Amino acid sequence: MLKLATTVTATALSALVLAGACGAANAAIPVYGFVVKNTYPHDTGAFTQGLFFRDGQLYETTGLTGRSTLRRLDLKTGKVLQKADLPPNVFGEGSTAVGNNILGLTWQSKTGYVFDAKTFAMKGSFPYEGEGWGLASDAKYVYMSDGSASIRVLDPASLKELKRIQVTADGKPIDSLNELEIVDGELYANVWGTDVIARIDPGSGKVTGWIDLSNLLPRDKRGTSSADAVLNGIAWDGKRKKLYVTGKFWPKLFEIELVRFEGR
Ligand SMILES: [Ca+2]
Repeated sequence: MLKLATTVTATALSALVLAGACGAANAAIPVYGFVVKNTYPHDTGAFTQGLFFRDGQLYETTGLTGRSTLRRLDLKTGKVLQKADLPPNVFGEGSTAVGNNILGLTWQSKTGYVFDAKTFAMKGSFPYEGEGWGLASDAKYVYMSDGSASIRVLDPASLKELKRIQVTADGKPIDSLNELEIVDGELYANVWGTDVIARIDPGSGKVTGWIDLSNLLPRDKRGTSSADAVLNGIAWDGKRKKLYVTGKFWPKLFEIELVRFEGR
């Protein structure tokens, strides 16, 4: 079933405006709606924190202390094919694949973990200051969000911080950047607590587009009254050029295509 979001509802983007993030000049930044290409089941017990593809396989990390996991999923059924538990005292966050490894962050434990991508064996850890939120990677760098408007750029071998990207829209910082994904050279970041994904030029940090997903799975269809059940999870299957999104505790995972919203 195709669902075309023909109107950009005020809710999600206005949340950013109300937060003082965008302002009236936001009209200059293109807004994208979406077409749903496919809908798949998603584990409603998964507090989704990271979502990514590696070699055509879908992986997810989940949060909550004592319930945090790394998973490999069957896309079509949502079934968990492989799973590793994070240490019981940490709150899992974002994740990405680098070479033969999978990296996973923790929220406030100042520790990231390195897993073997095939066996899920924990091979090591790496330290960082502050909070860990989202992760993504390309051939050159690992990108890490920490809940602020800064994206840390890490060396993929040493996992040391090289620099920070300040993310702005019309010159104003965009706070609460969370789950990340590199999509054809662009950095996508969903803005925590909203149904909005920012498209970011990783060179300049400038927001080049807003993706409004507020009609994708309205709150009353998320199957839970939890305020935590927010959009979180962006995965790009680079081989098949397909984009997937989901959220914390969401019963569904969507393949979407972006549609430029005319008139903005
Ligand atoms: Ca991702």
